Amino acid sequence: MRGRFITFEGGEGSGKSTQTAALAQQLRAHGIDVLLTREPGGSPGAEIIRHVILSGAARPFGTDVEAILFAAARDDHLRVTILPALAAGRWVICDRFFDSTRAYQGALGAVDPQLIRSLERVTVGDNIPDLTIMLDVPAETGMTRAAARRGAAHADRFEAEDLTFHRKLRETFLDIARQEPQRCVVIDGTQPPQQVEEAIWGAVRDRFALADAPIAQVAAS
Ligand code: T5A
Repeated sequence: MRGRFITFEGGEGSGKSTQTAALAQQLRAHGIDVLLTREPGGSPGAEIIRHVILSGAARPFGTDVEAILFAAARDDHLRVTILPALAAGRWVICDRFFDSTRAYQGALGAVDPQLIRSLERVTVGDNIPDLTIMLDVPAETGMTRAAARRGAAHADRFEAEDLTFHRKLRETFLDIARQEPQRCVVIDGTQPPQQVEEAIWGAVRDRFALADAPIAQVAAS
């Protein structure tokens, strides 16, 4: 049986890395074979493209070219990593996917929505996530967390954009969730990590009709 495909989306510092790892652990405790991956990246070819984009090296070519590069990375990631895992019955948790292109490249303003849709059709096709968790935090909160975690290191290509951009980004993610309620669940990411984890687990458990307790607890009861 094909595995399930779960994506996490949200602005900078919204807690995606923290929560994708927590959900993978929770699912494994339920006996589910999980592949945890991320975008841009997740396959050797896509990791090279990640470096080109996030270093800012592609910025001079414009936002259309950046959108095309994200799509090229996604195409490789899907074909090399995600689709084989799903076909083998594994569950795939992906930190960012096509909603990030819609939001970031769309929110940067210059990319024609038709180009974004065409890129999605060619790269993603029918491989739509079964569930998308949108981690929602105010832009200021996310930027403060991302800066604290980064320390003395330089902000990457998109972290370096201004607060107006990051506010617009948040609204775009929330708009996507409003337009696709059957796929997307918005989770308040401002709560303490443990509470966010519990809210996500509730959404995943309900969507896929999973037992509440991990296998070890069920076996012991
Ligand atoms: N991008 C990506 C596009 O423009 N288009 C695309 O199509 C795609 C796929 C990727 C960049 O590429 C852009 C978007 C991004 O700018 P990245 O380095 O992969 O960049 O990083 P991000 O995905 O942006 O993720 P971040 O690393 O910024 O943050 P996360 O993963 O959301 O957050 P996380 O878990 O690392 O947490 C950040 C800090 O906050 C703390 C953590 O301990 C950590 O220190 N934290 C909390 N603190 C308080 N309360 C909570 N609930 C907390 N949860 C986490």
